[in-house]
Amino acid sequence: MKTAFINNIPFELQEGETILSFLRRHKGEQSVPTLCDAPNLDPFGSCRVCSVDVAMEENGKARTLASCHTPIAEGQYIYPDSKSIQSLRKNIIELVLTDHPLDCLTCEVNGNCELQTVAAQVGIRDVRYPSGENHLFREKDLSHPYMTSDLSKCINCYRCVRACDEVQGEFVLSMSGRGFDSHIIKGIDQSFMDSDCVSCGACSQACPTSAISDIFQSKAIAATDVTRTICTYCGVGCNLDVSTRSGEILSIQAPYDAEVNQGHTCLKGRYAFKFYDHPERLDAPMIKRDGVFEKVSWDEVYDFIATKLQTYKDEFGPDSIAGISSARCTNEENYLMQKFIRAVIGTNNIDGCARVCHSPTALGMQRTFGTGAATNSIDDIKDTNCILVIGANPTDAHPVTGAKMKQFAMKTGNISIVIDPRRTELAKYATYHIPLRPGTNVAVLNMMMYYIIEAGLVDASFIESRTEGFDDFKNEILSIDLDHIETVCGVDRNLIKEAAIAYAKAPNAMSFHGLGVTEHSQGTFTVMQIADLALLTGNIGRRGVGVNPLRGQNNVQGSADMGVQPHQGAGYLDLTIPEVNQRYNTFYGVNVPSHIGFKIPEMFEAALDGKLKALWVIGEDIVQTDPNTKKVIKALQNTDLVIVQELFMTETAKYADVLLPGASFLEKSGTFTNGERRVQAVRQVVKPIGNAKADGQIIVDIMNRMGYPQPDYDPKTMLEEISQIVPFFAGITWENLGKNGKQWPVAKDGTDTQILHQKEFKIGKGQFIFKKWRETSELVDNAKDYPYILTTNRELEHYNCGAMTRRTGNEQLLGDDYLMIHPIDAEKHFISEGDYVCLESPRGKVDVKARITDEVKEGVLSTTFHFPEIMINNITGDVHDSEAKCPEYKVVAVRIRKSKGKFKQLATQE
Ligand SMILES: Nc1nc2c(c(=O)[nH]1)N[C@H]1C(S)=C(S)[C@@H](COP(=O)(O)OP(=O)(O)OC[C@H]3O[C@@H](n4cnc5c(=O)[nH]c(N)nc54)[C@H](O)[C@@H]3O)O[C@H]1N2
Ligand SMILES: Nc1nc2c(c(=O)[nH]1)N[C@H]1C(S)=C(S)[C@@H](COP(=O)(O)OP(=O)(O)OC[C@H]3O[C@@H](n4cnc5c(=O)[nH]c(N)nc54)[C@H](O)[C@@H]3O)O[C@H]1N2
Ligand SMILES: [Mo]
Repeated sequence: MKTAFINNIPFELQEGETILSFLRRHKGEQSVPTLCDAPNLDPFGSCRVCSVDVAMEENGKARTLASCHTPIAEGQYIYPDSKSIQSLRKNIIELVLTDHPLDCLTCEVNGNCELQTVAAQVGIRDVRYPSGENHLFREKDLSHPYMTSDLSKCINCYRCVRACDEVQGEFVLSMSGRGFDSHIIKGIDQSFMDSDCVSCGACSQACPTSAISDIFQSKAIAATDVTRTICTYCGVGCNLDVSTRSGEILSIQAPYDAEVNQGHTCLKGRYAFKFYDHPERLDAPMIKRDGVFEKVSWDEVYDFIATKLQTYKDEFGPDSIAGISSARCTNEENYLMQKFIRAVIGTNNIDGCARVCHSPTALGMQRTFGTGAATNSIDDIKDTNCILVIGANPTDAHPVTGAKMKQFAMKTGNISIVIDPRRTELAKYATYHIPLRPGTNVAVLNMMMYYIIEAGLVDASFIESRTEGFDDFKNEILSIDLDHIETVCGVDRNLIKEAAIAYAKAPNAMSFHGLGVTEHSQGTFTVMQIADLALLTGNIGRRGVGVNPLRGQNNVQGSADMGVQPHQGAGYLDLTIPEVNQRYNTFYGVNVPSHIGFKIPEMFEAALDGKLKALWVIGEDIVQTDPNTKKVIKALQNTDLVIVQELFMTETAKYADVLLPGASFLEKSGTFTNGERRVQAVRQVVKPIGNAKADGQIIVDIMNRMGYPQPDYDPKTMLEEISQIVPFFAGITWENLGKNGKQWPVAKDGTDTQILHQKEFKIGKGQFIFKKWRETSELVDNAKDYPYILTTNRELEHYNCGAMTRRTGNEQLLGDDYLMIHPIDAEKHFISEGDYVCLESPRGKVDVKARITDEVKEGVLSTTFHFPEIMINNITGDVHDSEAKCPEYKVVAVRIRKSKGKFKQLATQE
């Protein structure tokens, strides 16, 4: 054991420790005062408050060193609070205070200002030097809905600048001026709103004095409780610390000890929570009578629903009823919903938003590997030499992961490859950006594999020992027509070749993919090719490699794991196999049907055919977000009973016959599973608003009404039930999830799994399956009359249908969907920046504001779908992935013209 001494007493030291971490580990977090140090930033050594005396022998001649950035060495004698150190610290703090407003006692961060704490720690009661007045009258920046700056309080510690650089990779903040005049600036001395700030709040969390703070932070001082929970937005699964007092949420910060987000989160996680007590929250059950919603009691609504569902079940059979469960809800709630549909109603008509999202990922990876989930963890980015990002825009859609990738691309000198028709933020920093025509992923990936095979860069021993089907696959790949591919995808073959070779040569290469892969007619095939690319190069089964879908919703992984899909029950067991079916029957104590149920688009077809009598939709705005809005509306109008369980009166809720007010993630407990299979505890922070109830409790109540005994909703007992039927949940209990959760599969003894397929695949050998590129029928049928290709992307500020983010300050940051259009296309149609453009497809038309940019290529347009006033899905179509039935949102044939203003949209007309 190596040791060093603190005040002449020996203590064990660890490899790579600084003197500061050594002291804090042995003497407690408060043992050394610091100002410029922060848990998630690199040591900086500028304030010198952490200085200690260091000698090489007992009571020997000492040097004064900043402990935060000095490594500890064996045999050193550390004197952390010698007399001279005490007076040094006092002097430093006095000087800092001289340059700081002296209203500390009335300052709004009183009690939560680190400077004040440190001043007290070093024993300062008053300041001897007069203040340098010129620093104390800096203008406040109140431009931003969440963040403010009052730089008169700044102590030049650089923590905000470093947080912006090191944590977010945005480089918005910097220090300007010299000496007494040095001060922090944003961008080129702009306000928060005018600068490139992405509002992540890393700077405000880092600031020790509230020189930069957020509007909620100061209130948090009054907090009496802090609850750790998981973010409700994307599949990154950030841990959040929520401060409350008397049932009111005051502020959200990111905990430093969170393995997923290490003290960081994005503007949605940190700031976009005020939807929870928004006046428009649904707070009572309602039944529509004569076209008007009337508030009713829970008893009345339960009787109404139970009676109706029983009647349809008896008269038209269980298959006349279907459920759509929510990837925004907990695992336990999703488990209950599929159990209700299967065991109480007696049908497999259960599906969820994965259908319109990553269903091709689940299917494609099941076909090639046997397991339809990310093979590795986001943390593996630290150990990879190459990232391939295909059809994903993580700096907007998965911001904490996106920031890590951006840092990787900008700082490490490693290879990054982005395959995306748009020049995304990440593409700007990537080593290779392949701007393919939307819909040609299969062509590009085949070409990549061609060049890898041609260059002899395949991993022969991996192929030999762990895969099947390579010989046929190779022959097919080597016979592809390179000229044809180059023409259809519109990218120089040499660029594709270089990127392919870089991926193959990297000792460890990781791929990440998103909807630019899945939301296509060949979505599943593309996923299979990404998996084959990893097999071909042996990039499976260790750290820093693998195939990693960036799953979308906070709990979309979990909802599928829990059986929210019509062909597999809880735990992905194929319920058409008699033994499996029997297992479910025994477990649920009733007979579950063994025929596959409806996928979401099939539910709509059945509704239009008059076969679907009742549809229960939880937390999904299908009118706004499913393709071909008019068709969805017709399907809902043709269904006798539409039950919508929601937080808000969404576009879908307007078509409901019954509305049930669910509780938001802040109002209930349970678990969410993030995109790296990590099951994490969601802990109730406040009581449900009004008469709202946890979605799980609503389902339980109806189960009981319909004669199926199910105990009240409680995550602990639910997990006990789930762990008995879902094999990879075997060792998960509410208690053992701890702070950072567990990555499934979790063995009975609680051991979890960071890396899948280390020794073998679930299906034995990895499968090589060749697929040829095919033009989508959307373009074959329509390109002549509708010559532009419209694709969709996402904006950082808004989340999917926007029901939540549009009801927060994010609305002030971005208030509209807009259309990206290339300058040449804009000119052809006399369109200027900000003009409305009419987009017309064979399904209908919408008007969207133009943003002229060369981030898209000529002929390609891109927009978002966050605002019901635009309703972009009025024009998306019925083409689906051939295998998983995921809609082809990413290729829509349109024609364009300048329009006079906003066209009155269909859904808002009715
Ligand atoms: N801020 C924010 N975050 C979100 C969401 C949100 O709405 N807002 N939604 C969440 C959800 S549900 C999901 S699923 C994820 C989605 O996150 P992503 O998967 O990143 O989704 P998108 O931005 O829709 O599409 C990704 C990229 O695909 C590109 N693309 C389009 N067509 C093609 C193509 O043919 N080939 C290739 N290679 N690329 C193409 C688009 O230009 C876009 O940059 O985000 C989640 N996070
Ligand atoms: N054109 C186009 N359309 C798309 C896409 C695209 O790329 N292009 N992407 C598709 C994708 S990937 C997805 S995932 C879908 C997403 O589409 P949706 O699933 O419709 O989108 P969200 O905004 O996540 O909607 C969830 C709803 O759940 C509610 N909610 C949130 N938390 C809770 C809760 O705890 N309980 C209850 N009961 N309700 C809750 C919210 O109020 C919100 O109305 O959109 C799809 N639509
Ligand atoms: Mo999604």
